[in-house]
Amino acid sequence: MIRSAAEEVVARCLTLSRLSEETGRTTRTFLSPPMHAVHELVGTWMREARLDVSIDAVGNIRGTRNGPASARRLLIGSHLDTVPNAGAYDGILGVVAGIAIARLAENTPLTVVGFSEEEGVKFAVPFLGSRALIGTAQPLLDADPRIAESIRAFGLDPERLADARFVDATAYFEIHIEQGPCLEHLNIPLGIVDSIAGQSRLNVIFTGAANHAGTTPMHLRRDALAAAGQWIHAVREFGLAREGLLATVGRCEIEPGAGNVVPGKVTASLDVRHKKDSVRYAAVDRILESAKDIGVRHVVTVEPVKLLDIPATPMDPHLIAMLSNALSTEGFAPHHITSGAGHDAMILAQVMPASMLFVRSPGGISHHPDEAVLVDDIEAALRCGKRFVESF
Ligand code: HGY
Ligand code: MN
Ligand code: MN
Repeated sequence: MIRSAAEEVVARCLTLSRLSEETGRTTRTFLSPPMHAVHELVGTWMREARLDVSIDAVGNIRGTRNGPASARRLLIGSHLDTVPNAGAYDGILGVVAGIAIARLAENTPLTVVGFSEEEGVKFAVPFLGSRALIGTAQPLLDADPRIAESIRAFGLDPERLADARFVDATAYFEIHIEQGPCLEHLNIPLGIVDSIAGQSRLNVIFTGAANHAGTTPMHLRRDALAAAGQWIHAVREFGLAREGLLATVGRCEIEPGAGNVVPGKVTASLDVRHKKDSVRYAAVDRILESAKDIGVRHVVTVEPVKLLDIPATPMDPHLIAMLSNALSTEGFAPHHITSGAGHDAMILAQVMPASMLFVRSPGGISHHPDEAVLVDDIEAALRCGKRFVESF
């Protein structure tokens, strides 16, 4: 039964991966049109698992099985949005596997949630779905009216945001692909997350002066892209030189963006991660100092804009022990692993004990169409997840 459930989980993830806002590749950003079809399918699967389905004001879809009022309620979930040109499993696996576990643990009171926005692709605001669930999303909508517009365009009501708050679960559990090479390197299918690295996300704006590419002498230019390019190289060198630090410039907007115009303005993203917050903060300061120094040399001003600062988040020790017990009982090594990727569990951990179970990523690849899972590993995750859920 669990084997066929595992095969069905993989097939369902692949089905959802075809619901995309782009032809020929998987891209599903916050409340984009294909999320309607995702809600349809996930809602059907939730009802098959005898869960009552609802969709909240930011498009999180929830399947709830009520139990005796006194019952301890578990929240199982992950996210349904994706990065551009994504794989089929980042986030989606945790929702689909959660529904499968709800079917397997058929008498356990629980709620399965599919968050509508974790990646932060559309508005550079990650974790919007889970922040709505814990009741901290309103400032995000106040700061950027486009979010409420997207909610209305999808057919939902941002005025109902407060109703999305749901904190009376006793614990949160998220199954997620590792998105890295560690479990594969150790040749084990599962890992118990002990903590999630903190992350800083910023925009760094380089402002020089646009001018004619054919008439502006090289030594008189204030070339924003030349400055940004030098800084981007420095960011990589900085990260390479520090153990455990991950520093990435993933997006670069160039204005005016014509080949025959000296670039006047560049907005570059900066993503810095480390499992120790003090190291991460010091690294961000140094990286921004280097941007300013490089700016002086190019007569370009540099303005950092903070988008996200989320602290390193330990998972709940009691839940880690329960998960370790479930894996050992099912015959799997209860290997502990730190997550470099951010997850909704970081948000839920602010209001309830949180736990994560990682599944091996063949090839260690993610945020890429080659993202994969092994059915055997999904079967292992369902076995251990069922045992963990029923131990509540
Ligand atoms: O970027 C991350 O850490 C995750 O994939 N949202
Ligand atoms: Mn992701
Ligand atoms: Mn994810």
